[in-house]
Amino acid sequence: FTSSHNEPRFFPETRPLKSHYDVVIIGGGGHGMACAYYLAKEHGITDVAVLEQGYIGGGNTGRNTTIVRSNYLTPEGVKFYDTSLKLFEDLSDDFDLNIFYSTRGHFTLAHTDSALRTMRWRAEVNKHHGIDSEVVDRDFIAKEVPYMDLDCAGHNPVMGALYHAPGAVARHDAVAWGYARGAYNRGVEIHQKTRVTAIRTQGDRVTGVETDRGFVSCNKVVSMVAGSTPRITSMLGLQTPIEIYPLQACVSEPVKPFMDTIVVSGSLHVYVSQSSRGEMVMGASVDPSVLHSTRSSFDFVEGLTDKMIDLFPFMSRMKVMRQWAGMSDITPDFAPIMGKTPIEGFYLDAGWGTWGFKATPVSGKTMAWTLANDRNHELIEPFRLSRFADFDLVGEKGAASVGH
Ligand code: PYC
Repeated sequence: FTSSHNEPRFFPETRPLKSHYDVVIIGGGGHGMACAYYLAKEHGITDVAVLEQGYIGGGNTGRNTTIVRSNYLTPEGVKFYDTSLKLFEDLSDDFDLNIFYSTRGHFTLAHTDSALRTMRWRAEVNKHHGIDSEVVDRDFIAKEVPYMDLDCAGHNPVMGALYHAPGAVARHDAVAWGYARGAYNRGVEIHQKTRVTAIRTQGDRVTGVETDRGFVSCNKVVSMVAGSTPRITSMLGLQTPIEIYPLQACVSEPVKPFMDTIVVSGSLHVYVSQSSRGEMVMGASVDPSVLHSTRSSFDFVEGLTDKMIDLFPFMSRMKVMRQWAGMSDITPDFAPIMGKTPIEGFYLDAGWGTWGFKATPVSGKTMAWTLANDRNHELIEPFRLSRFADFDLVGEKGAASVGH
């Protein structure tokens, strides 16, 4: 395959859909592509079609603020995200493609006694599981982030922070493309602009999917679609407690590199890092009401920049260049829903809320294992759908970067 300039194409033209695949993956974002990659690479399962209604990485993969960290609150979350972070560190070599993985150090600022208490709690859980995470004081923060106003313009002075040295950022598109190319080169088919319209079952077993390009039969279907999860699960009458809230973000015009850390304030509901292109990548908490939409608003930029300028007064002279939104699929305990479902052959990877990007490698790896072995991988067993009926929740809200 060559482009009009006679260079090899990254991805080939779309082929016709086959009538049958062993596995159909719904969703061509980072998670779907990672699952396809590990199915092929680690389990030799290559009769796989990834069906994507838009384009590769065009959903939440291309809309997040690219933060990678493992400083979670629950032991289950810490183990899971630490595995992900370690996989991220090797991805550029694995793909032979630069994902611009950049370890920055991650500060979660505490502006109140109660926030500081949660930071201590997280630091202790983290350390217990071997994660580099500690509570630091104002002097430490002032040395590492000298351009930040720790007094916050007198509104909410910073008292301390949770500091997580391995916290990183990465080029999100490259993660999806790297997984997609690796999967494609091993025989996986990727079908963009292919929308799943129904899922067929016989008894309580999946038999295939209807698409806007025709019917495809298959043995296994996995849904990895983030904000479109309720649309897919409703095709099977499967109930989950997921609700969809928009999460907005924006970038400034590019400026020379000055910020080599990631700064988050859960109390002010803001987070910021500088991308390898020089833009300040910024976001806030989710929108206040349930909405299945990726529209972005002036209210969001106004609220965000108001807080941001308290922390970084010089930013008042910077221009916002682009803004957008993704759709976050949020669960009551802020942990994902992963693994087998009551429908044989149907698997779910959902409920990523505001932290799906950092889970991309570990989700792909553990979901591929789960599909290959038809039982939940041990790292995802705590995230099974039945935990809501069993009252066995994994309360991860305290590890959210921003309030919800
Ligand atoms: O969980 O690190 C995070 C995050 C950053 C932005 C939204 N969520």
